Amino acid sequence: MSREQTLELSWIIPSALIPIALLGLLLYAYVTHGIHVPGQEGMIDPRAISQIAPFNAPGVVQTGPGTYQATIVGKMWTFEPKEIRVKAGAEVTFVASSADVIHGMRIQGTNVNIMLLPGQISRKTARFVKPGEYLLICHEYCGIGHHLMSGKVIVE
Ligand SMILES: [Cu+2]
Repeated sequence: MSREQTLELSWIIPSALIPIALLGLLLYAYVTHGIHVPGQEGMIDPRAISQIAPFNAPGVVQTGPGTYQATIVGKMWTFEPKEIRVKAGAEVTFVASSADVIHGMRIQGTNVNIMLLPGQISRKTARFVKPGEYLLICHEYCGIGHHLMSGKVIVE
């Protein structure tokens, strides 16, 4: 084998192995962690969101000792509700969606950073240990009132 062929092979082999390795990682994530694209079970009709549970009653409900579910609807240009109140130490599962366009939801100081897509239910759980106010903002440009779209999580 000539020097040129060896050099060429040293580029061709990795460029074939990299996609195979990435596919392997995707399969690994699917099999061991159950990570996959959203399924039909997380879909709703965004035009009927105000009639579909739990979005027909946005707000916080206690689901167990120290656990809560916060249902949030993002719409131009507000969150419903704008204020969520929980006790310190609470584990809150946010169940959110959008009534119109694509919004984002980021809660300062937590790992909550999700997209609110019309027709899709997003879920994320966070624990609030320290009392205080946590700013909740839309992080996806959603129109002229985007900069006004905020809320807060109050931990008592
Ligand atoms: Cu926005």
